[in-house]
Amino acid sequence: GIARRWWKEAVAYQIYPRSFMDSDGDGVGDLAGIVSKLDYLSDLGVTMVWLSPHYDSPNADNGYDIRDYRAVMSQFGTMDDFDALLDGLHARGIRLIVDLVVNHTSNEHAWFAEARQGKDAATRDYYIWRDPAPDGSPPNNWPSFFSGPAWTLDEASGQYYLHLFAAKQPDLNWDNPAVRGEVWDLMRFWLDKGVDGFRMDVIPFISKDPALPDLPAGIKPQKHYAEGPRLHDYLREMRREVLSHYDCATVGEGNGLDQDQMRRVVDERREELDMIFQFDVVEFDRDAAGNPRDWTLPEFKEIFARQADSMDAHGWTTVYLANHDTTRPVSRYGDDSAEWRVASTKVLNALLLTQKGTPFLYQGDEFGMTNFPFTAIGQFQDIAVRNAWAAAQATGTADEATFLTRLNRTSRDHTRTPMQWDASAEGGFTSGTPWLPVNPNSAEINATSAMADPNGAWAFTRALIELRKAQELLVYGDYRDLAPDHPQVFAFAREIGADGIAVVLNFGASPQTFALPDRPGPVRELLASDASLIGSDVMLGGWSVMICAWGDR
Ligand code: ISL
Repeated sequence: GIARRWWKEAVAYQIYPRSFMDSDGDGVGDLAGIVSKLDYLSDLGVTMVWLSPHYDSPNADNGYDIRDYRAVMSQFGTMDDFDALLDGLHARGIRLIVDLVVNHTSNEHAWFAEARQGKDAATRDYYIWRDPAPDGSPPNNWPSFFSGPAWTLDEASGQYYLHLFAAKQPDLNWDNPAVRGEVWDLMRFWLDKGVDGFRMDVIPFISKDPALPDLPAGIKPQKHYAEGPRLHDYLREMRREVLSHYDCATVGEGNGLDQDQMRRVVDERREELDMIFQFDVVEFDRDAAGNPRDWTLPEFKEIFARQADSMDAHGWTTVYLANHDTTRPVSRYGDDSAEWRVASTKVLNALLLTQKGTPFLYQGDEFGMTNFPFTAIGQFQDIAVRNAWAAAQATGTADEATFLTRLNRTSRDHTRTPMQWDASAEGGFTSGTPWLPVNPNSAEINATSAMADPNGAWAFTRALIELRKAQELLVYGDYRDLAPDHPQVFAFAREIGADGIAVVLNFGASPQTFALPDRPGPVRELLASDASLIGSDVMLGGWSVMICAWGDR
């Protein structure tokens, strides 16, 4: 059987601190703002929070470029605020995992400032330096995820340094044991404070093939960078040196890993990581160039079946529909029209909270926040967009209308706009000017009005969370797709022996009838929205949910 663990039973909620709640009117969310919303989280019922980076940073990539791993970003507050947040969460029975961004640092980190002093600098080998190619160009053809080459020339020494992301995010050299020792130390610093684990940013990229071989044509860069030769050694060393000494949970970003590679990372017998964020769900609806493409429900179902299948008796994973790098689920997989927004939010949250794997809900998705209607390139803050736009302009291929159309369906800024708390100015997020505009629909779509509706998405999401915590079948039950080919109904069972729960979701506006496959005995309703049970027939309204059970559990 599957070993019981608190992190398998957790319901996680991701907070992007910059956009959650601003307590001091500077337009940027902060830790005191989160503290003021702890009762909100506790009401919702989540049991774990993943906090995106809260560390000192010049914010080239909103904190994913860390200048000091042991300090709190001044815009977010102080270490006292962090301690208050941690205590407040723990007092409510909510665990806290923090972001670990150690593939790269900020170029303003003291290690890099020192490394730049010259080839003999004490921390020179903390980073990855190479001489230029004979013609002066970069050492290889690797592209950065944020446009341009993954190499920047350091004029003073005449060498290039590697950065898979922005030039302000130089990659650490994990082959240097001193670097690993530094990382183990900073992890212990936060674990000793009492945090309950880490979400690990682009962890599959930490080990580079020392030959730094060129990216072959037709291969996605993330595939080429992932699972370098010593990845598993380093993760095992991390477990041995640090993680095994604490009761903590780890979740690695799985970017670039295929199913087999992911299994290796989370197979508990290998003693590496506990969970992983698989990327299929946020990649399957994009074409090779990253543009949105049409997709079918059976393709979507296949992803969840595969994810569930990746969890044999020795491995675990996560389920998510959004994070701070994606668009809004209701605008992407649901229907964000006035007619169906609430109903399709319920369907998506029912999917998320009844799947196999630890669910991660992203802030605002509990009541169905939507994509932002961007009308100009200047509205985007994301470095990925700004760099891509600058690169397009430099090569004369910039076409604002085409860019906008694509970004309105793909930009990472859709989930980064401020939380919509109430109908007041700026959605109640700040008394000042928000760092990124609040969605113009905030007077209508906000937490306060959602919570006031007993039939709304917020109350339904809370009921789903309660159900997940009450039903061990929803955590540990086997997963079986009941109708993999159905074009509009997503129906699956979670089973242990003769006991089971069926989840039947209508992913469309037209009503449906779905016959549950034969069950041993009567079926009883657990939770539903606009759906009813007649014997073992499920009558489904548009975008509706039926969760029902059989057996003794
Ligand atoms: O969002 C993406 C493309 O625009 C992804 O490729 C993303 O860059 C990738 O998943 C890595 O994401 C993580 O590391 C980045 C940071 O910008 C993201 O916010 C973070 O989640 C660099 O630290």
